Amino acid sequence: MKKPIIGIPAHPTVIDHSQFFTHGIGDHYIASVTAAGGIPVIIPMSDNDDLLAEMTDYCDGFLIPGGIDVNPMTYHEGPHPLLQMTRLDFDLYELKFLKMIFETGKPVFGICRGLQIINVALGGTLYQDLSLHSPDTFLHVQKESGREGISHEVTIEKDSILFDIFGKDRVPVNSFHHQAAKKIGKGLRVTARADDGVVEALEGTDYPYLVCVQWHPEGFIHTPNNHMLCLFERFIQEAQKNKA
Ligand SMILES: [Mn+2]
Repeated sequence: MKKPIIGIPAHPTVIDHSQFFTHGIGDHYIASVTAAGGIPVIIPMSDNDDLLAEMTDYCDGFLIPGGIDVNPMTYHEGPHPLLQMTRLDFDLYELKFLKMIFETGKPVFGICRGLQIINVALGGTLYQDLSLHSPDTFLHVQKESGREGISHEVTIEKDSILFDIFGKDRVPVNSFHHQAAKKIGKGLRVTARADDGVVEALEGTDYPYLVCVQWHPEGFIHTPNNHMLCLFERFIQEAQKNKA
C-alpha cells in the first residue's frame, strides 16, 4: 500500500544576504508526518494557479502549519498596535490554496496559524492579541521551556473527532500563540477550549475531515511518550482512505 502524500504549504522566510526568500517548513512538522506514516511534500508559495491546482490534485491530505500573524485586512480589520509580523502575499496564497483544497474534500489538519487562516478562509475573525480577549486570559505564549513543555490543559467536546482521537476530555498542551479565533467561520465549530475560554480547536461540521488545533502537537515529536502523535496518525489514516 502506497503511503499518502501530505502537502504542506511552505512558509516564506527571508534569509540574510539574499534577495530571495526560502520556502521553509520546520523539521518537527516533517518528522511528525513521517513518523505517522505519511510522505511530506513542501508546497512552494506561488501565485501560479496551475501549479497550485497540480499540487491540490497530487496530494492526499494537507497540513496547514504554524507561522506569522494573519494580516487583519483579510478579515476586514485595521492593524491593532499589538499585531506582530504579517505578510499579505503569504496570506492571499494560503487563502486561495485553501479554497482549492476545500473543493476536493481531501483531509485537512491545521496547526496554530493553520487554524487561524482556515477560520479566516471560512469567514471567521481573530483576536489580534489575546489581551483583547478578556482580563482573565492566560499567558498563551508559554514560559515553560522546550517545544514539548506543557503550558495549560484544554477541555474537549465529547461529540468531537478530537474526543474520539484522545479518548478523554482533558488534554495537556503546549501554547505558543498570542492570537486566537474570535468569530467562528462558516462550517466550523469549537471542539476544545482552554479554561479561560480561548478557542483551542476547531472542526469542520460538514467537511469529510477538517481538524484544527491552536497548540503545537508537532513539538512533541522527540519526546519518549508522544501523546500528540495520535493527531497525526488519524490525519494520515484519513488521507490513506482518500488515496484508496
Ligand atoms: Mn493556548
